[in-house]
Amino acid sequence: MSDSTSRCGYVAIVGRPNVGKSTLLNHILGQKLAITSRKPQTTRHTLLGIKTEGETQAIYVDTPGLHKENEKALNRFMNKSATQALRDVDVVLFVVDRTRWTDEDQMVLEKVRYVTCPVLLVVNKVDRMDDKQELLPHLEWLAQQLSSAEVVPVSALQGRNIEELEKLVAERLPEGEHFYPEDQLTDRSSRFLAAELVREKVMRQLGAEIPYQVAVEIEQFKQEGKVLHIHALILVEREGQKKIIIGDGGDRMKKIGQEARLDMQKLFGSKIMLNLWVKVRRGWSDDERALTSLGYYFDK
Ligand SMILES: Nc1nc2c(ncn2[C@@H]2O[C@H](COP(=O)(O)OP(=O)(O)OP(=O)(O)O)[C@@H](O)[C@H]2O)c(=O)[nH]1
Ligand SMILES: [Mg+2]
Repeated sequence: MSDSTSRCGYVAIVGRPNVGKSTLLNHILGQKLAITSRKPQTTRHTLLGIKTEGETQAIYVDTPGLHKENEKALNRFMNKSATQALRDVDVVLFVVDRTRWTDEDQMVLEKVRYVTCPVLLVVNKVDRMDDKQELLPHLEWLAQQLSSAEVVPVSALQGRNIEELEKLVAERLPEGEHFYPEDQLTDRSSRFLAAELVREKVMRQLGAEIPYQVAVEIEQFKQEGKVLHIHALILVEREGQKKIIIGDGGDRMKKIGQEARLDMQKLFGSKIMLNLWVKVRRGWSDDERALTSLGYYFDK
């Protein structure tokens, strides 16, 4: 915004899994902060991405995709974190995938209907619309579902209409002092971001089920001279999964390590020595105590 009024506020990014919430956050920030993958339920923790431009500070809250399977403690944790993020924010971005509307979108809609702050309904992935004719009637239908919301078609991947979206956000932020220093990008520690990057590579490298039973713990994070030494433990639930992650002759582990290291180098601006191990910790994803020790804190 061109006015000289200081503005600051929280902007929750919510939606079902895989609609492109984290991709959107990364595009807005102009750098990769949140992990993304083709698989649903990639994001497990809320993450702040802070964008300060002149007098405007928008504090985006990326959230886990709201989903229906609720049977494990990890799933309950994810849904709870996403729902809580809707409280006490100043703007909500409700992200959907083109004209696809599922029961989970409906579930998000029911939650978003109750918020009192402005909502922008972000229709993502419009670059992949096969039939562009379908879009307009769908946008109209969406507008009817949430009459108070403005509907904004975008492509988070190609950056289409994102500046427009940011303008709409800025106009809706309350006046006030900035909460964070101008150069702060997130509330999360470098250790956390490092663990997430390793998990992203596991999500991307592996087939259907295993990624959901993987957690990453950073055991060492130490700067020595110009080199950042990071030791990460990849936790799985079963012995067989350990073998799959390691791969033939350690091939897959090597790839995971190489890719994670490159991303870490970019993010931390330092040379990285990355060591990875895989360990079996049975049942961690359905055990609240194990989850807490892995940084999945259940707020009361
Ligand atoms: N074609 C296209 N693909 C996109 C776009 N935005 C995101 N994607 C892809 O959609 C997939 C999911 O993106 P994410 O950003 O991880 O989705 P998410 O909503 O954060 O998913 P969860 O964290 O699981 O809730 C990835 O493969 C992205 O590359 C887009 O605008 N166009
Ligand atoms: Mg995500």
